[in-house]
Amino acid sequence: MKKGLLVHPDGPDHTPWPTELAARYRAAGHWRGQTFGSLLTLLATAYPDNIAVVGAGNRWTYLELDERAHRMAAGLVELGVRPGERVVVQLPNVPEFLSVVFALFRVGAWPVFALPAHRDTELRHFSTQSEAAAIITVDRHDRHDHAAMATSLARALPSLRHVLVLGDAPEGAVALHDVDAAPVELPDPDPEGVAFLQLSGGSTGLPKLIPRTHDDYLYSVRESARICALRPDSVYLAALPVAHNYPLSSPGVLGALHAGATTVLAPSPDADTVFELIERERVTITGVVPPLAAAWAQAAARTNRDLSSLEVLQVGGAKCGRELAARIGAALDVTVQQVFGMAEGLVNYTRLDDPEEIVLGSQGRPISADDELRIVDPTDPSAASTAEVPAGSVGALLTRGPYTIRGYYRAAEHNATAFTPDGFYRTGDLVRRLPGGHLEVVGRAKEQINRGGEKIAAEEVENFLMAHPGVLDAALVALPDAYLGERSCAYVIPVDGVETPTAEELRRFVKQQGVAAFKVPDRVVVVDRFPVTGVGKTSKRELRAALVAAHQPNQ
Ligand code: AMP
Ligand code: DBH
Repeated sequence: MKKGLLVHPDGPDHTPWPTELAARYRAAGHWRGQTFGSLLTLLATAYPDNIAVVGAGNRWTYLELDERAHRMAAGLVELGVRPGERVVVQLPNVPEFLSVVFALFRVGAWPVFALPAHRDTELRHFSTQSEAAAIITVDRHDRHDHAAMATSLARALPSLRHVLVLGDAPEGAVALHDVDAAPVELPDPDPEGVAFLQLSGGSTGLPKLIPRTHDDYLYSVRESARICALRPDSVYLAALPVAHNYPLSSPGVLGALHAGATTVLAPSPDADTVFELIERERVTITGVVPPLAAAWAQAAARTNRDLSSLEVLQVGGAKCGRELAARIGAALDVTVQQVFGMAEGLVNYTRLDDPEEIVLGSQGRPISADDELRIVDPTDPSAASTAEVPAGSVGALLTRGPYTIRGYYRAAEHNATAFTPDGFYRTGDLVRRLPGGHLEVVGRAKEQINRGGEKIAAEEVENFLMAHPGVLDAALVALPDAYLGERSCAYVIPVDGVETPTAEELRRFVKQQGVAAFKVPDRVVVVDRFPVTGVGKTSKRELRAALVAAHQPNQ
């Protein structure tokens, strides 16, 4: 069977880089032909007795992690999991997250990185879209029965052959600890092939799946570890959910592993939990989203924990303004690093030796000299335009490079607008380039609400609202918020002649559709019409303006 003929009707699984660019990335040493599985083998040889991961009452050395990943890979093969198959992974911050994903890397099966907050609707979407063969989850987490959610999904989706559960496995599931067999020799997957599917926060509808290759992702991880000065004696604390691209790779857990360092997995990001771990494990670096930075800055003022080991605090995922960046640096007596990244690829960091003005006033500069950035007129309707705005002006950011995807997984139609014809990813972010090449993020062109780093696709939530029989139309917009940066506000037009649903009822209705709690609108406002643009489209700009006006004092 010819490989090239197996294109899914929705589009290819992976859009490779053009031949000349791929050759350039190899020649530059960005792509080194290494896989994640073979990397772990090397690390276990180089740092056998270093502690790789601490969490959930365990401390595993590199050797132990390597052995567990080998045994689980053999167990997965015995179960019948095959190279190229997709496996949805929904695990909290526990060491097994690492043994599971490295086992899958070794098998050549592709993890699909769900977050613990995802519920039925999202899991069903990822499983269906990827035609997943298995789902690996935990019995319970945060008062939610993940095992029941996964087994009921598997009953509904014939492609889902296996449900593997960390902890108590219910009827219809296999205990993850039983996925264990004597290690077997497995062929190393293609380093330029897909390693896993990451999720986009989604700017239209449900999250898109992002195919990342071993070569491209390892490049970003290796460079991130270097930029963040990780050493074998560094201790990285993952406070955010590890499956997210930021704590996974910027430099995150994978960057820490790459450096032979230790990762500490925090079960929750609250200051009490995290400060205790920082003191106990002598944590040197961690990463947060802005609302968490604000909470930690406050808590630091009254803690009696010894936080003196902490050298670097990263802030990213959403815009961290100048005041917050200054406040958190002073409160924790650390070097602040701004991180502006995306699961699609491009990651920007302020460098650890950047002047204070840059650290406070920018969101960093790209990892690589081969990251190509174009800042273009955001109002230009010709999708093909990549003409730059004058230097220093605000424009929409387009990017391509050695670790930025050229297309989403099986999404040919969406790819046609999400990428320019010459392969630039339209980030949807509005930025300004500062003279030294650093970027200042000034807003967003895409329909996405950034709720303290948790991305909400407006269209997805609007569809949930419109499923209600009393709702004629819905528009979700961002409500500026001092704590989270943005909260969501749903404007709703009721159907004539039926009883108008209350705000509370609509919030409950969205929640009952089985979606992550952060997507439930923070506010619901019932109106009889939406403002419209010249061509009659709902004007979100005007809706936003109305919200802002309503929140001004004296109006
Ligand atoms: P995603 O594509 O879902 O991975 O989300 C990435 C998006 O998060 C970016 O395109 C930005 O909109 C936003 N983002 C991430 N980091 C920052 C940051 N430091 N400042 C402002 N926005 C950010
Ligand atoms: O928000 C993000 O997606 C993000 C933020 C910082 C990211 O993917 C990253 C760093 O790698």
